[in-house]
Amino acid sequence: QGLIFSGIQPTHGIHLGNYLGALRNWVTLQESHRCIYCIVDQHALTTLQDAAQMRRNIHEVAAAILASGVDPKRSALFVQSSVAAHARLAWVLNCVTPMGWLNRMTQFKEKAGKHRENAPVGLFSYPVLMAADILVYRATHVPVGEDQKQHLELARDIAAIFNRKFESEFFPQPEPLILGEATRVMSLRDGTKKMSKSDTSDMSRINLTDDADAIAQKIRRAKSDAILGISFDRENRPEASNLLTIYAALAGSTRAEVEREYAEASFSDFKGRLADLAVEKLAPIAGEMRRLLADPGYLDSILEDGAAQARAVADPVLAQVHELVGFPRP
Ligand code: AQP
Repeated sequence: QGLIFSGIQPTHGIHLGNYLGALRNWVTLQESHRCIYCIVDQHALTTLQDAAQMRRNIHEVAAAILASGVDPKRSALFVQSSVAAHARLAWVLNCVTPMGWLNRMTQFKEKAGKHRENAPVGLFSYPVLMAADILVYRATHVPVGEDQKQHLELARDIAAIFNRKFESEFFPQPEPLILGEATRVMSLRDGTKKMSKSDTSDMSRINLTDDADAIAQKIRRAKSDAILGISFDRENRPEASNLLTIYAALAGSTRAEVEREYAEASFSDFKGRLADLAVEKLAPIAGEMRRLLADPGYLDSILEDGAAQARAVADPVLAQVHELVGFPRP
């Protein structure tokens, strides 16, 4: 039946893209699978180096995950740095991964920018730690948005090279699960750019903490085009396509159904309906997040309990890796 692993960074401003591309699928998958969900603070440290902000973000992301419907009684939810096996396995994997593989990662190129010499080593080796996150549970399936597909392919290659070098079939090949209609939610200001936490414009994204007024305002002001009727055409109508996709994902319907319904609608009518739908679906999450954030002790207890469950799976796997490479058992 397999084991699901997925992670999310505690970088500020968890948004609709994270919700539709990841969190919502996390909730569905716990119905059918054993799931391990991780707040990856060690990844976030590659770009966020402010202790107070990191602590706040960990709570915010934990609250968002729980408010979205992840049930800590069914799924383990914890913080990456609390389970040492991730970093310990990452070192072993760093030693078998060729640099050339990492040189091809487009996210590093985007995030490092022009001054690559100044980028932290951790940003470069980020995909190796991500492979360790998955493989330390010998996870078989990894729900992600489309932007993480390349990293997941690398994790498969790393599993294979480890198995080859140490003559084992130890690690399974993790499969990406790219689910739902909205696998790549785009910016509300530019339909060709991914909705992202690091976009400087707050109007480009719907944050899960936004209240009803903010959600409605951002949708009403979202970029649109002058063509009558709403249709899906990523090339020529990126903004219409994005809003249509968001609508379908939130309504639990397909793009084709939404296209049929709004084939003759004006943008302003469509945006009004989308705003109502988004408020109906998202405002309760913001409300529940506020309630959870008022009780940080409760959040910490969930995360500690999740870490204990995660260690119980990861530590024996790390012990076997130590055995395979010739280290003393941890
Ligand atoms: N726009 C998106 N559409 C669909 N899925 C998305 N994800 C992120 N953005 C979108 C998915 O959310 C999960 C958690 O991702 P992460 O914590 O690694 O965040 P990220 O990809 O770093 O998010 P951002 O907003 O893109 O951050 P920055 O701006 O720092 O790069 C993953 O499953 C991801 O696919």
